[in-house]
Amino acid sequence: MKSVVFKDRVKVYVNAGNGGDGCASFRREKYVPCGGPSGGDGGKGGHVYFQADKNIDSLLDLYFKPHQNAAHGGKGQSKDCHGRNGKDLYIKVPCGLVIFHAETDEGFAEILEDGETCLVAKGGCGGKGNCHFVTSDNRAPTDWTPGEQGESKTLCLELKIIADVGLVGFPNAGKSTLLNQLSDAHPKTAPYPFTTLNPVIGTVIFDDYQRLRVADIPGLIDGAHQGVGLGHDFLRHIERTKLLFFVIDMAGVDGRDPVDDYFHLRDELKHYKESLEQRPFLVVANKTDLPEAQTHLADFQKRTEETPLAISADQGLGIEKVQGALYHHFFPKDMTCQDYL
Ligand SMILES: Nc1nc2c(ncn2[C@@H]2O[C@H](COP(=O)(O)OP(=O)(O)OP(=O)(O)O)[C@@H](O)[C@H]2O)c(=O)[nH]1
Ligand SMILES: [Mg+2]
Repeated sequence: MKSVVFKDRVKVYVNAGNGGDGCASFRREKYVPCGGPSGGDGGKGGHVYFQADKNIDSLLDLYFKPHQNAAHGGKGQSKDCHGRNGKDLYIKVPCGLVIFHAETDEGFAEILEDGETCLVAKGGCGGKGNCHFVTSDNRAPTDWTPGEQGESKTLCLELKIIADVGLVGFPNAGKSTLLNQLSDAHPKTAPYPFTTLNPVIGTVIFDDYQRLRVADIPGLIDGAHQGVGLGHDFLRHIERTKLLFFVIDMAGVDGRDPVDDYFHLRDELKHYKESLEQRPFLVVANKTDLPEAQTHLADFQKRTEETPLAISADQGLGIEKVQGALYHHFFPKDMTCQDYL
């Protein structure tokens, strides 16, 4: 059986609670003749809210439980007792959630910040008890109104992870190895392509306790926009980043030309979204511990006119240059990027 460990797109059915019916009853008490109507109102139905929680990073829970129902309101009772209000339902969702109406594909809302809540389905109001219908010529009404129906919606949820930096590269370029070195995350690394199948977020913590979130995503290959490899759909997870790292296997271990890799990566980003291709970026030349990397590096600089940060993620060489460049980009002081090259 295929195990599901990550879900970034789900369809959910949310049902808010119905309002409780109003009640028709009359006060009957010893020594109180003609006590009058005493039917209470129904309680309101519970609302359904989405609430962003930074400790949740996937829509897996909703994938396994797509039907979410808030409680109905209780019926009104005699002796003017109001029905119990239905409890609101708060569904925890990851930050960076985009919500669409399933039928029309129309945008409904976006939830970005931790703790942010969004009302997605309104509970129905409670019905009125018979005490509301007393008039001068009808002192003993038996009328009451039913509770209102709660809203029901079918929504499509799409997660666009919120990170500051996105790692983009061909499979096996060393993206996950770099994230292991930079952050507290421990994505799996292995010498075969497509080791990373789902985005992984790592937090880089600097000496002055500043923090940045770095997203490692699956490898991109030439033709990804036509569905080759894992396609390019997962690029939406770096849409919200402010800086991209093009991680290039400078030793060409898999027999590709690093310059071609670089141009293909840029091309794939452009096919996905023009704005992503124009995002600020840095080129990281990885695997420079291998002898072939030096010749490739010189050729790369000449042909692309880029000055990559030369590192070996596996050996931990040059990691401080990457950290410095990151720090400089996000928390600029009086330094230039060249200081880190
Ligand atoms: N020699 C050398 N090998 C490296 C270096 N960085 C990563 N590797 C190796 O390259 C292989 C692939 O590394 P990963 O970090 O899994 O590559 P990835 O880019 O995350 O690959 P996918 O998840 O498949 O996209 C692993 O066997 C690493 O040990 C490096 O600097 N030097
Ligand atoms: Mg990986």
